[in-house]
Amino acid sequence: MKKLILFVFILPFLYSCEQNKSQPPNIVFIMSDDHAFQAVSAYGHGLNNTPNIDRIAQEGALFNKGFVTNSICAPSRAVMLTGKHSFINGKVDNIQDFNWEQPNFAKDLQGAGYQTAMVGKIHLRGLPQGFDYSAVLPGQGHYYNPDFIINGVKERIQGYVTSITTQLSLDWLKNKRDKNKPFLLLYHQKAPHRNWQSEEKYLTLFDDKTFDFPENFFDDYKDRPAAAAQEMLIAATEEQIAAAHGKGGHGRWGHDFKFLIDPYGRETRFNKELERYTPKQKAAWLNAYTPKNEAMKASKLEGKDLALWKFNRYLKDYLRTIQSVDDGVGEVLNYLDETGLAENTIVVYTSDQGFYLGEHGWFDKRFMYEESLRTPILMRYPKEIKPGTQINQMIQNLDFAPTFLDYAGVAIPKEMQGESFRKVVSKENSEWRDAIYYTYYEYPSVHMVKRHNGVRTDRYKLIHFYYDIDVWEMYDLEKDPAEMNNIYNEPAYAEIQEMMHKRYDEMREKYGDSDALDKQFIDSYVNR
Ligand code: SGN
Ligand code: CA
Repeated sequence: MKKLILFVFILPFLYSCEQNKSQPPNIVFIMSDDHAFQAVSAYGHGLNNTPNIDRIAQEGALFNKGFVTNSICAPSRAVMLTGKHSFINGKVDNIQDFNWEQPNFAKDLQGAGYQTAMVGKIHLRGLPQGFDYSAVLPGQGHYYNPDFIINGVKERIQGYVTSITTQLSLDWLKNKRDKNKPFLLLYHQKAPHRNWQSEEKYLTLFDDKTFDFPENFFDDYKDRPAAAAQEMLIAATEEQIAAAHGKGGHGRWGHDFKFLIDPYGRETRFNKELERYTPKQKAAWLNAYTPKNEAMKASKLEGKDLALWKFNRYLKDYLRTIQSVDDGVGEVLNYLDETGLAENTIVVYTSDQGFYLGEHGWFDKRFMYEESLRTPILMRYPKEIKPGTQINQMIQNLDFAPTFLDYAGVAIPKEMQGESFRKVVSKENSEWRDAIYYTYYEYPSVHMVKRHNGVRTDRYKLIHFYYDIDVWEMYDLEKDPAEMNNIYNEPAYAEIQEMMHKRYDEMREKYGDSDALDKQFIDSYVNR
């Protein structure tokens, strides 16, 4: 009898304890699209409240110097998956195809026995490889009643995209995965991407508030010709809007500011966008926006007042969409708590890049200036990360793939260019890189941000704009965090400039970038 008890009850119990101890961690990798760190309340900018996202850092770590390698959507995702710079993984801009055949960390984890899923926005054409389950938006996806491609089959789902992405993720966690295996979930939101259509319950959030301009909203772009040439102004004049290349550039009355008939009496294309809404969704939208839009027209604003109105319309819509993202994070964290999975699950919140919330007068991203180079990173893993940890080392999205493999106990392929930051975040070791490298290629294109690359150290940044321009910029981030004063060629900085050029050359060499590659990507883009 004693033997029977040992075999039937005690041994399996001991075995399952052992299993739990050595079970590799689960990974929930949350990414939103265009979420500026300024709009995560944990970073202390006071614009909005994101209590659920903040919770990840309260119970884990907040990264104060999280950066991307190429501040645009699809390339950023390709870097995140492969752990390689754009010029190595081949996905340098939103336009070229991504080669799914190449290795990625989800494939590595799948090979090591993980259950893997990808839900939401990936923005890379073709069936995602490395995932047992995928439910992705085609391209940019729609805010209302979006299509999803579920394991390769397209289906329209009624509702709001952010909640649907959360529900599909929870459904996979609860009902679809093999619960005997560790899991990797990529839970990737479309919001807060342009054109910032909010969920019904948030259509009037912030209506009672007026946000002030950031200090450098009315930037004159002195000594910064590439910054002057962009087309991503929130408050462009009618002449600037009309002169923009293509129609996607500066903020527009219909698409961005959501007028059905603009203040000059012109019907906009936003009417067409509303056709996707159900009658109930449309009624809620009309109910919320008609009075605001009529009041704005009646006030006949001009100059600075008009700019302030546009800035507020933009920022409020943008922040409204984030509220739904934050709700979803709360639901997923609750699920992990309720099921007891929280302890052995790594949760990361990040964005595919940063975003301008009026700094330099802009929305969008692309530039190597701080607001778009930086991205929020918050991470929780109770087993190794102490609550309230602050990370000040320069981490890049390049590092996610090797870091996850490190935690999972899977060998990091030597071709990966990122580094595992596991020991940095557990404070076991503070040794880390002292410079990061950046590249941007998509030009000429919407928003007209010129091709550039550069290097950033803790204090300085050197940028080279090329192709139809040959301009260097340098910034002293300690003295000039808003990057308004280009100090390139200032005699007082001669030595630092030389040192930064050296770092720049070293970075290009280290990662395998070159003038020949720059030229190759110009040729494949211009002659595509
Ligand atoms: C769309 C947007 C742009 C945005 C790009 C890239 N215009 O073209 O404002 O910069 O996507 O964004 S919109 O008319 O579609 O709103 S990315 O995040 O996918 O790289
Ligand atoms: Ca993006």
